[in-house]
Amino acid sequence: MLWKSSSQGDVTDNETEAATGASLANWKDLVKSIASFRGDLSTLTAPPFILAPASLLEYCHFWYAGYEEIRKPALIPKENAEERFLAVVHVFTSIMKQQYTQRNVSDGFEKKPLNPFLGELFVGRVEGDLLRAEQVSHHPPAYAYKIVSPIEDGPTVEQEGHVAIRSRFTTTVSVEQQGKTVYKISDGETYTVGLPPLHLEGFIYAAPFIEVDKTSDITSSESGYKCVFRYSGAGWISGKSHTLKADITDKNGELLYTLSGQWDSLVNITNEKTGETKEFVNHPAKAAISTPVVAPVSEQHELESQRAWKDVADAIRANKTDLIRLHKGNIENAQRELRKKELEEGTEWQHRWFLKGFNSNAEPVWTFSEELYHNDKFFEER
Ligand code: HC3
Repeated sequence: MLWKSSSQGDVTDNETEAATGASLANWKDLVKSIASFRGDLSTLTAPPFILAPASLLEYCHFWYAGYEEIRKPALIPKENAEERFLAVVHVFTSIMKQQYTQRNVSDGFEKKPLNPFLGELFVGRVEGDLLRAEQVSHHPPAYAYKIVSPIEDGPTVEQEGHVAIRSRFTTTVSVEQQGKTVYKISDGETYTVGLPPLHLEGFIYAAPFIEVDKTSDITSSESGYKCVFRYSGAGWISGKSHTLKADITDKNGELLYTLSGQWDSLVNITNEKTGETKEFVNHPAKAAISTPVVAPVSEQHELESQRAWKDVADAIRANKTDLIRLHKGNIENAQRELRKKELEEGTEWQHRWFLKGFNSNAEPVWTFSEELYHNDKFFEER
């Protein structure tokens, strides 16, 4: 049987099996069970062929823009607020490709990462920069992270954020992202970066990939520069996947620059005063991103992602359904017991490094505490 995919041409049974490890019949069963499922998809038990052998907490490293890129805004003198702002917009336009497409480069389609448990930790170094993350909520799944990038004889860049996701089935898998990232240069401003909603395109054709929807923005704390991104995909205005348009305005709302292109390949910038257009971001087709260096699993804390999920991840790689169920079940049961105990004792899980607060919309926000981290003896050497 042949299924027609909107972006990737005809999909045959053999191709589906090669790409996903599942037959079309398996895939159709999956689509059927998801379509009839009401509620957050993170609570759904997914079949092995759609599971990624990694916890979603590990995906926090997709926020790392690269050693030079993350530092570029801070190397521009702080007096040049406009140029700094453009460099910050560049950082976050550049990382969209890795945030939303990088995982399907090798096996061709987006898989469901493991749902991190409350209190799960991730510590790694990417190109020497320290990345620390913690799962701060289980329902809805939410993680918080911080990346520190020092510059010798210069300011330090700190990038800190949290992401809560709610996924449900509408006409496909739809994901709301709540949270923000704050990019801070120690000698100057902070920049707040919002998160767009997204959906899985090609899901019913056994070839799911992420398409970003609606809008998101970047605002500067003092100079008043703002960038509003508008996203669309194939079949909408542009007819092309991963389309991005953006307006960059100053504190008076005057339009200074516009961006347009595809966020996974080429984005151009136009100076609205001079009319000059040039390349802003141009991703090579197979851009490699740095993966974090973590402690050997045997030396990791029992709450660290790779240690905690090792047996499950090994079973997914080996495609051993029974073992996946067994090991995943062990983790989930232990978590259930913990929650039950907390309820009986009237206690709550204490976050390890992040302090919980609320924003003006009464939504939870998490702030990293360097003090808590530095007093955490287990992680002293990291
Ligand atoms: C779409 C996604 C959930 C959201 C994941 C996000 C966007 C979360 C924030 C991270 O910073 C980046 C990121 C990467 C991967 C995204 C996931 C990939 C697949 C998953 C779907 C909800 C999976 C649905 C599978 C199903 C239908 C079996 O439950």
